[in-house]
Amino acid sequence: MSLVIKGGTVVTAERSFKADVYCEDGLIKAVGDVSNAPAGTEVIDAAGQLVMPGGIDPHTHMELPFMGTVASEDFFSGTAAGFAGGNTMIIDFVIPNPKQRLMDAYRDWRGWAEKAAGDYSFHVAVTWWDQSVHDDMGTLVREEGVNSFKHFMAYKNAIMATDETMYHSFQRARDLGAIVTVHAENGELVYQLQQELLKQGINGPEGHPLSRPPAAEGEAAHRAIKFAQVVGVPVYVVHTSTIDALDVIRLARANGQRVYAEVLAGHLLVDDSVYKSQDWAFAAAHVMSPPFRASEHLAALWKGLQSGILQTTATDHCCFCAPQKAAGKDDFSKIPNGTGGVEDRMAVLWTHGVGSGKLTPEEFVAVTSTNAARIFNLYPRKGAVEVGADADLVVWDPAGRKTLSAKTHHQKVDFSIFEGMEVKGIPSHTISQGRLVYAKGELRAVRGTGRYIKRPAFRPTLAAAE
Ligand code: URQ
Ligand code: ZN
Ligand code: ZN
Repeated sequence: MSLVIKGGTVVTAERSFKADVYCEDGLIKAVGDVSNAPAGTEVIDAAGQLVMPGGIDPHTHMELPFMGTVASEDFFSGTAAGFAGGNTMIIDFVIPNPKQRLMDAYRDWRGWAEKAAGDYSFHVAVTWWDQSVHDDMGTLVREEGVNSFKHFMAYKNAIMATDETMYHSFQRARDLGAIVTVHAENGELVYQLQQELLKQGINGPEGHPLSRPPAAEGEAAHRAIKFAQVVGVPVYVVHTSTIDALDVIRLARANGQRVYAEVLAGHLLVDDSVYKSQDWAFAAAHVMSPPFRASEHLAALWKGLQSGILQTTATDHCCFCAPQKAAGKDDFSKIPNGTGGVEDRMAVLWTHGVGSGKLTPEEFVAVTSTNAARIFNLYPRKGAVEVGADADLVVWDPAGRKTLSAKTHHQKVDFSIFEGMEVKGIPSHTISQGRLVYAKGELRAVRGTGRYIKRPAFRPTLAAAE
């Protein structure tokens, strides 16, 4: 299967340049001189368009069992929807129940993900600790190509990692040459605030942000960064949503600590006014954690992205339809947490990032693909437009327009946090493994063609003595 993308401008995280691209056998074979492409090669006319690395969304939860239900988007529909938005790879999460062997949970998720249309990898959450967790972390790094371990500092009485667990896990990750990632909210503070609000009779979605103040994120981000500093392990803060967290991340990075941070497209564009809606379902549909924030945080997050405090963008694509959200009809703490966006992220960021002058096209590529590839050790196999890289590409039409809506999106969820948003800059073609999987509105995703992508460990800082 060979493909030539002709007449476009290649945009990488470093530079933009006119060049044709030739793909064969799932790889990029030539950038520039494509004369080696065999006769009969399919040609995509990219005149006036940009050719970029396919998006990498480093934070999704397809078909996640959570809060008594299962996320509505599965690995096939979710990776396919990603193709329609120019996204060609996801990094999802294996989340063991407390006391569940990490390897058992990992096998569950590997089974669910076999239906994926696009490539995928997994962060593995450490939700508890004993010798078996220590051992399974070693197996996951050495045999399964996992190099990142997640710690939920929120969700008390569910998947929350205690400080003790975090300490042991951070040490183990360090010794294995892995990176640790955190959901930084103080779960105890959130839990106590939830109980107080419910006691006061505040049980609607408006209670959700009240129970998760910016300070709860700032404290946890600080604690995780300090643990990582003491242990000596790189740390990645997922879905950074507040000035409070930005401040501690900025300071740690300025002190030379290896701290990385992510921001969600939703947290850059949607503010906390959504929770004030009189429409219960509308407000509940926006219940995710951390919650959408007051506008001053949104402005700070954009500055964090522009200044390099934040390196990656993601979606935390974790979908629940209205009947599922209704589980929290009388108690906001029971509304399944999560929103979607894997199909919208790149168009939203192009329109409001590049379109507003906040980001250059090269910076757009960095924050939607290349930086995640580098941080999670996928580069240059992923996140690059160069010979030998996987042929995961998006042909981007900077003049293309559309209105985002749950009525037209491919995501398996009945709501869009970007409903009605007009975007300028959309994918015209998406290529995955050298195959055209999306072309001018036509989705050609094939169930089960996605691959599990191993991510090698980094240089272990200490010989991992068994
Ligand atoms: O916390 C997460 O990242 C998962 C459980 C998705 N839900 C959410 O509200 N962010
Ligand atoms: Zn989270
Ligand atoms: Zn998440």
